[in-house]
Amino acid sequence: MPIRYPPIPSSEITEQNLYLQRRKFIRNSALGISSAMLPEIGTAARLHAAYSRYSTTEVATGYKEVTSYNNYYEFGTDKSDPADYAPSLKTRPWTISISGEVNRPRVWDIDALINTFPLEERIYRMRCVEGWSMVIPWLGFPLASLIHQAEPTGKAKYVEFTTLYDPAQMPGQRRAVLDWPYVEGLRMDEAMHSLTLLAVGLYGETLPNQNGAPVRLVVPWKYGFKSAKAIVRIRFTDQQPLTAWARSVPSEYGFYSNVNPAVDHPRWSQAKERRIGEFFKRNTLPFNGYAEQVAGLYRGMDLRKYF
Ligand SMILES: Nc1nc2c(c(=O)[nH]1)N[C@H]1C(S)=C(S)[C@@H](COP(=O)(O)O)O[C@H]1N2
Ligand SMILES: [Mo]
Repeated sequence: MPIRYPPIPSSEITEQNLYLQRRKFIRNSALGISSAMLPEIGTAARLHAAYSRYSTTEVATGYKEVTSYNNYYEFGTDKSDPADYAPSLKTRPWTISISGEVNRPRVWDIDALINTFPLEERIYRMRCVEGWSMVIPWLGFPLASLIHQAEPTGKAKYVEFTTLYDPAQMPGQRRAVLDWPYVEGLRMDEAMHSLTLLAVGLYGETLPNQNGAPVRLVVPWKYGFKSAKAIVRIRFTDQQPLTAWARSVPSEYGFYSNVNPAVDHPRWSQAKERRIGEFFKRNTLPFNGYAEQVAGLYRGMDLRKYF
């Protein structure tokens, strides 16, 4: 089944969507392939209401930039390293274990996962803690769907996400840049929020390895490092997970890491950002522009203390 792009009703075709559509068409014809030949996500029929109310109408960052300017320390610390070295990562077979405080622990095969939960397109703003941002058309499903399926127990207060640990395939893991594997975490209500996605694609296609294939987290109101790539384990706990970044530099990377222009990183301001592809900086918005949807999760919390 070919992937239609953009998979939207014609009534919603805007200039931006036409731009995306044209771009996809051009790229595929340049490569001499049809989308029917693209691997793995043969599930376009299940694409639901794309350009949903969750999507930003801002212009998406170009496919080239989205897939060649990446942070993925398992493959090196240069922005170009993931595009250079991640493509050889073996993403099949791949399993994701669901464990901890759930009534239905299980091991999901990645393709079973992709075929079970309807995929949606969501165009999200993404803000890296380093001060750059992108707009990315993700393809994924709400993490909440998977959580419901797992039936968390009353003790489940947090969710921990672990990236593959395989130094043979991930050269960056042979260096002590972080205490591997990469671990991230969310509070249960953050994990259940309708904006929180498990992404398996972008720009209507299978997720490129450098962007976290076969499955990665996407939490658009938090700094990018919360959105762990190449996930192999999702564990429900009653304790706040010790994340890889908080473990290595606790003074700089808190558990919450909500995008907040009013709280500087200890070594730089977070007030502005450079949208990749643009020249002038933009003001960074509280919760990366998603305050209306998520500020309520943190009502009454001191966001300087819980950074
Ligand atoms: N496993 C893993 N996940 C990761 C990272 C990483 O180094 N390893 N980098 C994070 C950071 S800092 C950012 S900004 C985003 C970048 O995602 P992108 O390359 O798809 O834009 O991935 C996040 N997820
Ligand atoms: Mo980042």
